[in-house]
This record gives sequence, C-alpha cells and structure tokens, in this order.
Amino acid sequence: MKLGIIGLPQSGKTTIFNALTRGDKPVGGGRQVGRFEVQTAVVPVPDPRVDTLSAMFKPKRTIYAQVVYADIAGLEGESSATEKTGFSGQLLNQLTTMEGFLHVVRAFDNPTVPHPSGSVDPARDLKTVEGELLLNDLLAVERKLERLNDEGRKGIIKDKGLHAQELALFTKLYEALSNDIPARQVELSQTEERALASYQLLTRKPMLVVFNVGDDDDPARATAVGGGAHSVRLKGKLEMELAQLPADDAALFMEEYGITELGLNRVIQISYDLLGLQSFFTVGEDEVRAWTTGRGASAPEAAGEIHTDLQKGFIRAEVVGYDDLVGLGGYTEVKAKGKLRLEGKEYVVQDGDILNIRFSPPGK
Ligand SMILES: Nc1nc2c(ncn2[C@@H]2O[C@H](COP(=O)(O)OP(=O)(O)O)[C@@H](O)[C@H]2O)c(=O)[nH]1
Ligand SMILES: [Mg+2]
Repeated sequence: MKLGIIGLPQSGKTTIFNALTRGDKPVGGGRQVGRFEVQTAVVPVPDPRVDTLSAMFKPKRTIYAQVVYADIAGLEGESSATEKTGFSGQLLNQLTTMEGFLHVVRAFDNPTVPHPSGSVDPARDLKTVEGELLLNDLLAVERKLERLNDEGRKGIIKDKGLHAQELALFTKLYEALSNDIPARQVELSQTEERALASYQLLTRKPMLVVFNVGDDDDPARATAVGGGAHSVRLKGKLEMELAQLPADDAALFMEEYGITELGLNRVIQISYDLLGLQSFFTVGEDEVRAWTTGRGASAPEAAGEIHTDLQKGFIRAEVVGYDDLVGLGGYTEVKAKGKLRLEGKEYVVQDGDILNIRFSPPGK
C-alpha cells in the first residue's frame, strides 16, 4: 500500500511524514516552497495479532505488513490554481502512482510560521487543494474526450461499441468534475471501473484528510469534509516529537498527557479501511508474517500475494481464524477441535485468517 502525503506548503506534511515514519527529515524553511520533492519511507504496520502469533510460534523472523508513505512537496496552492495548466508532468507522475492520499490541511496556529495566504483557514485550504486535483482530472478527461471526438470526425473508430461506451463514461466524468464533484463520487459499473483503471484519476483515489491541529486542539471541533473523503485530527508536531522519543520516554509522556494511542496507529488503521484492505497471516517455525489483501479477495488471490506460483498452482487453503488459533493455543488443539478448515478456490479470505496454502509447484 502506497500513500501520498499531499497538501499546501507549510501545512505540516514533512512533520506528519516524520511522525508516521519515525523519521527526522528537516521541517520548515530552508527549502524552496512549492519545489517538487519526494521522500519515501517503508513503515511496518503495527498489529498486536502479529506480536501474539510471534510469541506463540517463536519464529526466526517476524514480519509485519508494510505501508509506504511518500511526502510529496510541490503543490503550490493559489499561484498554480490560477494558471489553469495543471501539475507538472513530474508531480503528476508521482501522484498517479499512489493508491491513496493523506491530505494534510493546516489547522494549527503558529506565529513563527506565517500562512502564505495570510490566515489559518482549513476549509479554504481544503478547497484549494481539492480544486487542483479536480482541475488535473478535468484536463485529463477533456483530452480523452477530444481524442474520442476526433476519432468520430475522422471516421477512424475501430470498435464502435467501445467508442460509444468510452464517450458515455468520459462525458459523465466531465460533467461531475466541471461541477466540482470528485470522480470518487461518480457511480460506475464494473465495466466502467475497469475501463477507467489505467487513467488513474486523482480524485478517484481514496483520500484521508488530516487536519494538522495545534497541541491545545479541542477534539470536539470539526471541519466538514465533503466529496467522499474522510478526516482525522492529528497533533502533527506533538506526534512527531513522540515518534522521535525512545519508547520508554514516549510511554511516560503519553501517560502524562493522557494520550492513549499514537496517531500513527490510528492513521494506518483508517488508511487500511479506506483502501478496503485487510490482513491475513502465515505462521511457522521460520516465519510469522502479516500480508495485505483487498477485502473480498479469494483464497487464490491471497495466495498470489505470497507468491504467484502459489496462486497458479493453488489446490486448497488450510484456514483457521485468529481467535480460534490463539484461543485454543496451537495447531494440535485446533485440529483436535475440528477448527482447521480446508477451503477451495471460491473461499473469500477474512481479516485475521491464518492460511497455509497447498499448491502444486510449477512444472509438475
Ligand atoms: N505549532 C505547530 N507547528 C507546526 C505543526 N506542524 C508543522 N508545524 C510547523 O510548520 C512548519 C512547516 O512544517 P512542515 O512539516 O515543514 O510543512 P510542509 O511544508 O507541509 O512539509 C514548520 O516550521 C513546523 O515546525 C503543528 O502541528 N503545530
Ligand atoms: Mg515538507
């Protein structure tokens, strides 16, 4: 899972990137505002179930699921929005490779960091960035429509059915986008969804709006977000400082301030939900490992996450639920109680399933 951290300059993107990745990249001034720049970091997804399984099996290796965060600087706000040319190719390329976005919106007061627009106004900033994403999608959809119309005029349509289908799809998207409606809010059939997949429209991607609030934020306060996005409030600076402390000190600090959960864990969990993801596990003496798959994935699809050979040669999956395995204490007990199931190709993997894939190796 690859998530892009986007937002206006000085909104706290790098601060939150540091919080999520326990990094110490320089924040604030120094670098040119609005310059294109990307930093990425791979973060293990904290999961107490993995810790429990690891304590049970005492494997040589314990591997958590992973999420990649990319701190993407280069959205410029008002200056670029007025040009109406869209993002630079470089920036757009980066954005399109992301599976979803964390959109950081400044909601903290800090007199030493003047807001480029003169005041702190989360609702305005939210709209500015949404507007930039919408504009880029609109330009992409316009180009596609032009091409389709050109083909029609010149009579060079190869597949009439397909042409008509695309024309309808992109006209529908054009209408939504030009009315400031993000593509993620447009209802599409499965066929349309597939046809659109290669276009990677930015406003079709899931987005979590992260309001970067000050240390004294009142959690009851909220700013409405529309457009099918979700939101959280995060004390960016505090979270970064916590993430940079040694674990013992951080625990003390959290107790003192009544913080029960790190924002890092919360943001990862919400991102998982937003992207429709879940975890399954493989266990053994060598390795206990968490894997990520889409909700609704079949057993062979889950097997494919481990290795394509396991998907191609899939025979059956031995499945036990996490609660059954941990509750009963081990595979011997699980088998004795008849809780180890043999599932076939149609089985839909559930969050927390522990899988053992039976497969025929290639060439046999
Ligand atoms: N008080 C306060 N200052 C913050 C917070 N988040 C970021 N800042 C400050 O705002 C400036 C810009 O932050 P930075 O993370 O570099 O923003 P970016 O340009 O979006 O990457 C820095 O001086 C930060 O110290 C916050 O939650 N509270
Ligand atoms: Mg930055």
